[in-house]
Amino acid sequence: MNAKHCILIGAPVDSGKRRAGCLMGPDAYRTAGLAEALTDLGHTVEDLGNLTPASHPTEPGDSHLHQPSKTVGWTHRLIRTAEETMPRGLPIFLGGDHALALGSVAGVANHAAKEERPLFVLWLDAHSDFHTPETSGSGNLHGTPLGYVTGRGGFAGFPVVTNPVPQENICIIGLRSVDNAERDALQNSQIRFHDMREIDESGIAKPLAAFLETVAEHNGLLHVSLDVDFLDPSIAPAVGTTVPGGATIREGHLAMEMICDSGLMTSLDLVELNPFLDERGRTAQVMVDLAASSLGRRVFDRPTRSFL
Ligand code: EXY
Ligand code: MN
Ligand code: MN
Ligand code: MN
Repeated sequence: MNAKHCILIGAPVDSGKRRAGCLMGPDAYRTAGLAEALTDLGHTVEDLGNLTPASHPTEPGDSHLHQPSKTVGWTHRLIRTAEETMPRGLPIFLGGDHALALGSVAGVANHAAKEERPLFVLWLDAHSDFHTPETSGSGNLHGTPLGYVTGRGGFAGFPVVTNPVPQENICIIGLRSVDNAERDALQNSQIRFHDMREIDESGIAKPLAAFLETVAEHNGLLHVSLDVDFLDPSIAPAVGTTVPGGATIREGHLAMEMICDSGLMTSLDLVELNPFLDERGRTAQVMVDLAASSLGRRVFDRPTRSFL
């Protein structure tokens, strides 16, 4: 693939849920050799270090949400960082929990609007993360980024989403834990979603290829948001929200290799890694290997035609 300028952005967001530990994620990716892997593939790498949230009010005492003010601070910071980095490279947001995607995706969407190109989002996750603060039973904002970036509303105090991502530009793959309120909203939406039963029955390549074809047809930008819990916990145990029955290592690599072959990916989130729960760094290593696959690592080059 063409050499890219990869910009590593440490986003140690830990405010999106109650169990702590994702703040150690960025340094675990560094320790597992992300920069070296990308450099070996011929890319240039710039590491911005770890961000901090923008200043934000103290947490309200009466909210059912967990640390909403801190997540507001992160969202401001990450929108700005996405807008600043997109024009000069391929930002890789090193989480941090999935609440970071409120900012990464909203910021990337602002850049896409400036370029007058549509933004498409591929969400690889056991969960749909389509709650609003009102529908969230847990009050954990890492379950809300797709609700926020599609402009569902109810995000009082958060930056206004200037460029909501059209529902039809989103594809979720890997679902196996969806709350009732999310399921109803998803079923009434234009979002493409593929649960693990469908992947079991028909494979991951078919729906992914169809989505990538759509992105290419529209000359779109593609943001990929990879949640550790997309993978089966037997290969990726270091996540607070493990759900059995996830993607295998081969399904993960196939997806990332197809993304690479498409040449479409313009930004990437690596989220929900909790190194405190890891076993000798193996989950961090799997995530680094998957990121490397999305950016060109493979045994043999294959001629590319369509994406299948
Ligand atoms: N749907 C559940 C909730 O809203 O609490 C679980 C959300 C987990 C979100 C993880 C990161 O993907
Ligand atoms: Mn917390
Ligand atoms: Mn998620
Ligand atoms: Mn998840």
